[in-house]
Amino acid sequence: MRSAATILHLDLDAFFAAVEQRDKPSLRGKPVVVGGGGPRGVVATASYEARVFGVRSAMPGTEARRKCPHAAFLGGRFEAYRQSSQVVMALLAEVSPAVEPLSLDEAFVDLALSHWDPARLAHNVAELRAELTRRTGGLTASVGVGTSKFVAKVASEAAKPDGARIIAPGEELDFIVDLPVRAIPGVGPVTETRLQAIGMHTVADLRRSSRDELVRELGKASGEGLSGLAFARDDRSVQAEREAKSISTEDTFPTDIKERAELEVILRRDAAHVAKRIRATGVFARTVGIKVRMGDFTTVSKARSVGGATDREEAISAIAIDLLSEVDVRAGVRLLGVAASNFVQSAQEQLFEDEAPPPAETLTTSEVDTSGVRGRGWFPGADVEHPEFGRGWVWGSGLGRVTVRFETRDSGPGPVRTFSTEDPALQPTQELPALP
Ligand code: TTP
Ligand code: MG
Repeated sequence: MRSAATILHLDLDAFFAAVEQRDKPSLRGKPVVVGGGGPRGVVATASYEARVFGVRSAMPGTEARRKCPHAAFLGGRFEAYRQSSQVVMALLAEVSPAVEPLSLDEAFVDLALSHWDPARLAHNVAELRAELTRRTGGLTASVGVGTSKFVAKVASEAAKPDGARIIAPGEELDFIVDLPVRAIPGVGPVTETRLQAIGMHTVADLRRSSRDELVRELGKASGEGLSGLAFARDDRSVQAEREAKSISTEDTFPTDIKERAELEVILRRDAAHVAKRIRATGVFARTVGIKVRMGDFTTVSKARSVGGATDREEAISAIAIDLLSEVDVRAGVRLLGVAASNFVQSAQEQLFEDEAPPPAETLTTSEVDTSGVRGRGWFPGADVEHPEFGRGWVWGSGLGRVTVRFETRDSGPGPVRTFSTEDPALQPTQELPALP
């Protein structure tokens, strides 16, 4: 057990929705729901203004519309979320070399390795949150600090939204006593049901039971783990990510490409780019993959093991082109990318035939972006550009028309105009303005 509160947990508030409100001034202070478009889509997240009406993550979009019909329902803009996430993770890396990202909007930081003065912890946390808001152009984060990952995470949850909570050593037991068992790391729906069946609903209930009883009910590892966590005993360390998991490059095209030969030229160029970056990192990839997004936003990802390990452009492009041959491109490709992953430190491994992974094994995953897409580039929330009116976003579309609100992060609420979807002056755009 740590004797000092040195684990920090940070989680952005209503992340996707907050990015949308930042980039669309007319939606600030209003209910915003991201995701949940299409007949079977589910909500990715909702702004706190929409949560008041009961809208939650993972709720079917149809239910969210019933609960909050006046909310803005938007498709996701993942590049924008990734851009902000990178800014946040880079900021955390300035605090400590040990940062463990859990998702795009959440990370643990080991403060024992930071230059922060423990006597000024509250001040430093406040500074960190303010700096995050500055660098992201207006996002907010909640922060928890404690002697363990468990306590820090519960503390940031308790601080939400836009708050901070520091649990001093010795305060942990009181702080977690009323938590439902589900809030304990490792307790999923199955364990929760089992615990409830024996009358254990909160951390306090767990503390009253014996460790043997929990072991009998859940098995040795879970039972002992849980009995420790009930007393805030959690010595998990922050696992800093030291290496990239994959190196990739991808392009979105101004118009969909149907010619296979043209796509192959692009794959070769991408493979050269990826190979160069692999060599710069000094590793070798065992897996090569491609990502193909069609004009209707259907996305196919395919990956294959190299049958050894490589950093060579020819090997990567050969596999990428072969993988593309399995994809029907006649409907037109909107985005194409190449990725290398599964890195090892030496290419020698390919000498040991018996250790090589089975060759020519192809993994295919298909996903359909259901986030309210109604045709190329015109989903609600999508970025567009017009030579006369500037940048804006799709408010809605249908019957051959698209309605756009022209505003940006720095413009203040802007005017609305309607166009024909065939209007050549109106163009979807992927380019993101740099953050401040
Ligand atoms: P969360 O941190 O769980 O949620 P949040 O940031 O929207 O809201 P808060 O932290 O203030 O409670 O998830 C981060 C992002 O991940 C969220 O903005 C959208 C995405 N997400 C999904 O796409 N599907 C989901 O089921 C969940 C929970 C999140
Ligand atoms: Mg969050």
